[in-house]
Amino acid sequence: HQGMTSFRVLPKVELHCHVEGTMRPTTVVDLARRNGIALPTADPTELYRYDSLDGFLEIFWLVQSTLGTRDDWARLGHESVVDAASWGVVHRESFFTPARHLAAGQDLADVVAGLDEGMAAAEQETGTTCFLIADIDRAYGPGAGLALVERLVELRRAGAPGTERVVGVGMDSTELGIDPATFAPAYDAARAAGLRLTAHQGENSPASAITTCLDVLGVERVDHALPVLDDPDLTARVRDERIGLTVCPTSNILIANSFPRLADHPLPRMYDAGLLASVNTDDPALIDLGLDEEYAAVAEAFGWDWARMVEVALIGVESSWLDEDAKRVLR
Ligand code: ES4
Ligand code: ZN
Repeated sequence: HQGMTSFRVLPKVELHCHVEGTMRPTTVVDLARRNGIALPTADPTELYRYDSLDGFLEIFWLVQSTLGTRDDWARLGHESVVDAASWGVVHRESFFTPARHLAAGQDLADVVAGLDEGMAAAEQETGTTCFLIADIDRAYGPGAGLALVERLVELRRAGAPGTERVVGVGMDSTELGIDPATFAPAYDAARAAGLRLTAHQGENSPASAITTCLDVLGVERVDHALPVLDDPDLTARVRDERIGLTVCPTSNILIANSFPRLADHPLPRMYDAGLLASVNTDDPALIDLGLDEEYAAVAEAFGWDWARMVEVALIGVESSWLDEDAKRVLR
């Protein structure tokens, strides 16, 4: 039976992971104390409890609010890559979502330089590499999204520390009642600057919103994309254009409550349709699950053997934003 198989030694790429969602509960407690942020409990093991997407997002925002200084971001960056390496992640493309920090007066330059410093040290220690994706929080609106991209582009032009690690732009948070097309100015600015493009869509919105992300935003990947199979034309297009879908099976059960059990997840049907769906954790600390355990859960739920999970891992490599030489090493 595959349930007990450990996937630690299988080299894995993770394309859908929020750096704030990797924060160790002990680190949240420590940073909250240093920065004077009140927590609902001082017991680290009690911290990550939620029973809906809204309840989850409240905790996610609380975790974000503990990040007050450049050194805090550096510590998070370092610990996130060290932990990923311990789960057999050899390369990760990690979102960071600075909207509430920028609104509170932090400088994007400090966020990026801090994350880069911690990640660079962890890369040296572990050999695991990490890219950053600057993530637009939809809840702050299209204007804030464009401002984030413009500031990022300005910092890159100036050669500010760490900006070369930021390879792309994404968008997350609430989907309901928000037309992704309204974020086109931010995506146009990112594309013009040579940044790669992805967007969370279809965590809890219909297939038509995914089509809008392809048509209007020009994304190369879609994060979640759960209802993609509802639309045969969209399915064919995602297959033919080799759009990477970054799927987070356990997150969809625990955070969005989209399915009662992993066995009900559409991942096997995505593969049957020939889609490039990778397996990812979304928020490993918040769901208390490393990517090795996510692979084990998927293998168990669908009865997939080691060879099949190697194919899953290779889909992650193919839909990553590594260059051809780096991909060849991982194939
Ligand atoms: C997230 Cl919108 C959303 N859903 C699930 N996990 C997340 N982590 C950060 N944003
Ligand atoms: Zn996500």
